[in-house]
Amino acid sequence: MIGLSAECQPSSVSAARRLLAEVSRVVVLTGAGVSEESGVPTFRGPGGLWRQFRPEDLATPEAFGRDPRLVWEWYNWRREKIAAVEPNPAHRALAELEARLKAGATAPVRPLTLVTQNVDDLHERAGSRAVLHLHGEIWRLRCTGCGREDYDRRVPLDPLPPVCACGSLLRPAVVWFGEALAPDTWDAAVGAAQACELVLVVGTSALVYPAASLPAIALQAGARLIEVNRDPTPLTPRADVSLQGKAGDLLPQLL
Ligand code: BJW
Ligand code: ZN
Repeated sequence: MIGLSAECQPSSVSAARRLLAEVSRVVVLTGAGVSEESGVPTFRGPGGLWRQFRPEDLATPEAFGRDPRLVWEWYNWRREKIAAVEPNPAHRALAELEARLKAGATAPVRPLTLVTQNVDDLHERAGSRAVLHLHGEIWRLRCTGCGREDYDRRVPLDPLPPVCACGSLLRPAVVWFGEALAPDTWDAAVGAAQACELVLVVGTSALVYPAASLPAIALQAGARLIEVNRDPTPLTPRADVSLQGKAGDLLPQLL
């Protein structure tokens, strides 16, 4: 691994640039840290949502069963925050990387798959096209009765909790603790991780599974690993290059 200290950063950035220049199939795994500079709160660490709220009160199916209105108030508040912010240079750099790899692609394979744990749409708004949302999307609502799913960007949603035409409660189409990830999305992410030459992990604490196992799946299949994070994570010792700092500063330097 290439070092972490501040004085190593310039050479680490060039090492990461060299690695990126050598590959044509990349998986990017992002977490809440990539949207932090846009003003979307992260979950863990200083200022994180889990410092202010208990996940078991807001992000489990049991919490929704007990108090759907409370859970919806929290998601309504987060929808308002996400609607009010813009993609930052980190989102834009990743969209540019996808476009650049696509332009240079010689084989009929997808050169970059962006796998995000985020429920916001900032990657898409920055121009990323191949985005897999492992933990769902905040703008999608799913009926707890008939299973119908709809895209709804109204902010705020009123009245709360919202109800489907069939009479059952609607819920946010996100993945709560104890729930399985959508099998098609997960299978596509695993397939991309097994086929890539490089995995770039940005702004995730790498603590939540199964998402946190994707870099290990890629490494097992022979990929290199670049990590970009403000702080060290459990993945840091396994990275070929670890860049410590803000994603919005570092990712544009990688291009
Ligand atoms: C920057 C930066 C800047 C900041 N620049 N960097 C033990 C107990 C209980 C459960 C489990 C357990 N062991 C395993 C489990 C399972 C559980 C889990 O992993 N728990 C662990 C936390 C212990 N996993 C699950 O339950 C999953 N489902 C499952 O396992 O199903 C099994 C099953 C199979 C078959 C049938 C049925 C079940 C589901 C996990 C769902 C996670 N959901 C959430 C919330 C919902 C979505 C939403 O509303 O947004 O997803 S939790 C929350 O964590 C959210 C995130 O996507 C996820 C990951 O967080 P992330 O993105 O890493 O954010 P942070 O805040 O943790 O980190 C931010 C990072 O950025 C930090 O490192 C900073 O340093 C960095 N940073 N600013 C660069 N500017
Ligand atoms: Zn319904």
